[in-house]
Amino acid sequence: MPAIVLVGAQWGDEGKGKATDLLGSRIDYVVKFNGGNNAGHTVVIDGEKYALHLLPSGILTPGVTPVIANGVVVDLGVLFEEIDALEARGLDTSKLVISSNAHLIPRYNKVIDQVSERFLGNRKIGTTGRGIGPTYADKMNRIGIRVQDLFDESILRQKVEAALETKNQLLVKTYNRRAIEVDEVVEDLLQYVERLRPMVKDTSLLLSKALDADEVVLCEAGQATLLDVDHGTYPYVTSSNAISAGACTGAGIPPTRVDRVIAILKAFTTRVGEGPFPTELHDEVGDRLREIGGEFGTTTGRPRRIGWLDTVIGRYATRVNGVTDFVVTKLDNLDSFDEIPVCVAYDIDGERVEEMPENQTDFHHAKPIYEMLPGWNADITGCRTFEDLPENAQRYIEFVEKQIGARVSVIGVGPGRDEVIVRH
Ligand code: 2SA
Ligand code: GDP
Ligand code: MG
Repeated sequence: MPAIVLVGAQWGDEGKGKATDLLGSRIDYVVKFNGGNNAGHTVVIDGEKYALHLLPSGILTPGVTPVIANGVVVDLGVLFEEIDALEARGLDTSKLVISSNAHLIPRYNKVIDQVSERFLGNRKIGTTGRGIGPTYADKMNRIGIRVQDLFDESILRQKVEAALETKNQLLVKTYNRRAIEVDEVVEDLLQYVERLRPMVKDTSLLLSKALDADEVVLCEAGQATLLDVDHGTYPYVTSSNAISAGACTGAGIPPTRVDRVIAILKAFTTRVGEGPFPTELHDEVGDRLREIGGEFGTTTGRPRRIGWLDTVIGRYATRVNGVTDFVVTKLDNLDSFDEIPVCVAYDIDGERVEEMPENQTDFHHAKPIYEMLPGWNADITGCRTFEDLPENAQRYIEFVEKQIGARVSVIGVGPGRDEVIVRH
């Protein structure tokens, strides 16, 4: 069986968690391949709300094997906190598998993430402060600590010592903080080793065998296309590859085995953290949409920045991810608007531009060119087929499909598991 990759089309929080949960009954493995506990998925099942940060959303579906693959950065404290919280609510987490090549987030990287943001002042990125960026930097710099290092204390100690040579320079000389001792880091990491041991596997091999055995593997991206370190709005991005290709390096699945790429597109746009956002609303309409949508960070509680749907971004997501089909979420949040602006192109210094600009300055200058679509002024949460939707809501979806150049196969009309329209 081929693998499916699920990505966010915008700046995150499109409802990837719910989409994964929806596909759950037909899936054998749900794989998280990038990011760490900077992610935040909210899934509502039978009126119960589950907020996940590090664990893949597949953990909520009985029968699914959740996998934390090599491309993820793992905060062990958060991992066991989330496992314990789910177990306390009666969920079985015993199938969770973790790659021995995944990198760990040592406590010093959380400190460095938070302090460096403070040092950047108004040039800050607006990170989640979870140590994600510094941990990926260590990985590339070859001073990272991996899951497998935990199982040999002398190797762990050597690696921590080597990392601290660099880290302590930064902490003491640049940030005026105290130096961190090798012992405290080693002790901190080792407290979880026995609980972790049975979960650790070669996840690339595991997934390859699963695919050979015709099982269905769903790779779920954290963050989203425009937060991708290569293809997003750099430097206002996260530090991993959040586009579909990230599943190949982040989970060890070759591109030839991926056959479907599903992108999740929210019916409007949100962003957390700093960086350009052409359709951003700074008025009471934006505040109203934030309230209707409950747009506050799952991880940090930060109010999300809000704007109208931007189909230049949607088109770009189709292209860089190779999207086969879209899930449009939160269409119901637009129920009460008389008119709905949709951005179809940008005005950049007097020129009409229809493709995502490659140059950062151009994107900063981009002003949205809107087409106004009529609203539907009706509650659509009860709709279960495309034909149930008011005509203007159907037109909205068809307009979006035309602009982004891909089919919308699922439409979200409410947060609940069953509040969806699946088109055949
Ligand atoms: P980081 O911490 O290094 O990954 O931050 C870098 C940028 O990536 C953005 N980012 C996110 N954007 C939206 N949602 C995210 N997850 C949480 C959620 C966010 C929250 O799902 O609600 O709770 O605040 C997420 N994670 C990272 C971040 O805002 C920076 O712009
Ligand atoms: P993720 O990071 O992409 O998984 O998204 P988040 O969980 O951070 O944010 C999406 C929010 O939208 C969650 O609170 C979901 O319960 C909610 N949600 C998802 N789909 C829909 C939908 O179709 N309608 C409504 N009203 N809410 C939805
Ligand atoms: Mg989220």
